[in-house]
Amino acid sequence: MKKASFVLLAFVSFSAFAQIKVSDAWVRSTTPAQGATGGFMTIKADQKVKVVGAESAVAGIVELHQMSMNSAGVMSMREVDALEIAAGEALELKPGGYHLMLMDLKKKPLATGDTLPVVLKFQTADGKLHTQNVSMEVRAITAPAKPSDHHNHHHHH
Ligand SMILES: [Cu+2]
Repeated sequence: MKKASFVLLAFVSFSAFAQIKVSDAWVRSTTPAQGATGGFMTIKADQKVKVVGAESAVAGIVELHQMSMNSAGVMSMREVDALEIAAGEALELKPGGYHLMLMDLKKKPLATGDTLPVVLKFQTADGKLHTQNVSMEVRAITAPAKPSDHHNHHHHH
């Protein structure tokens, strides 16, 4: 009966809270003068959930944004209230699409290789709120064509 009781236990935990898996979480590196940056990640959930917000110790404001092309062919972004994730589906936050907008940055600059703590807030179908801590890696969006003279320890991947 060992197997049966294990299955029952797994079922209980499945119904009690969502299993949310965040992978490839990163933010774009910034210059010292820059006060905001974008955050990206892939979020997978085993049941229907909504991302309803996020916060970070290193940013005064974190918003959920959607970037899209308007009818005039211009890229623009707007705040969205929530991002819905269907059961078993992965939602990709990526440049040019959905992203976290981290504003009022407390740490400047955000250098490549740094990690930022972000707390994601989720709501499950039962209306309950859940939080998940995510460690986001700072990455440069474009690698310099030649090594920078000013960054002695710049690391190329
Ligand atoms: Cu944005």
